[in-house]
Amino acid sequence: MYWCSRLLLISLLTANFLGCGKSPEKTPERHVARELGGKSLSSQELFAATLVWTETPVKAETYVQAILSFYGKDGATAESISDVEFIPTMPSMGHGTAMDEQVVQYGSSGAVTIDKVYLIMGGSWEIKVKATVNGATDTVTFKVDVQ
Ligand SMILES: [Cu+2]
Repeated sequence: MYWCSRLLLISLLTANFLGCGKSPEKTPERHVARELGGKSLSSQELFAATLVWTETPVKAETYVQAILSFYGKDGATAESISDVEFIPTMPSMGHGTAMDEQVVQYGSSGAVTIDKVYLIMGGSWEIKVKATVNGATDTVTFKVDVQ
């Protein structure tokens, strides 16, 4: 808890300091994934994916589970998926979270379950998912508001 509070304090101080004399934050829009029939396209548009949280709202400081479904760039269910990395980041504060307890389970029909996702605080998060789908490696980004 000490580390967590300290991180928050440092982040707040930094944000205030950097905020001096600058216009309000500009969020780079390139992080927002284009869609393909309700699925988010990866950054180089090599594959698409969806992310469903098993329980909503998504809560901080507790284990949560996410289910990813992968599709080829044609929108068909992915035939092969490997090397999935599930990387939560908090862009507004410049930090991530501990990922060492995450369990990645490869299922059937293009589904991959990520167990024991632990988000250290509430607020706006971006989840960067790196994966190799049908032989193509790329990253797709999702947004989630955590309570
Ligand atoms: Cu934060």
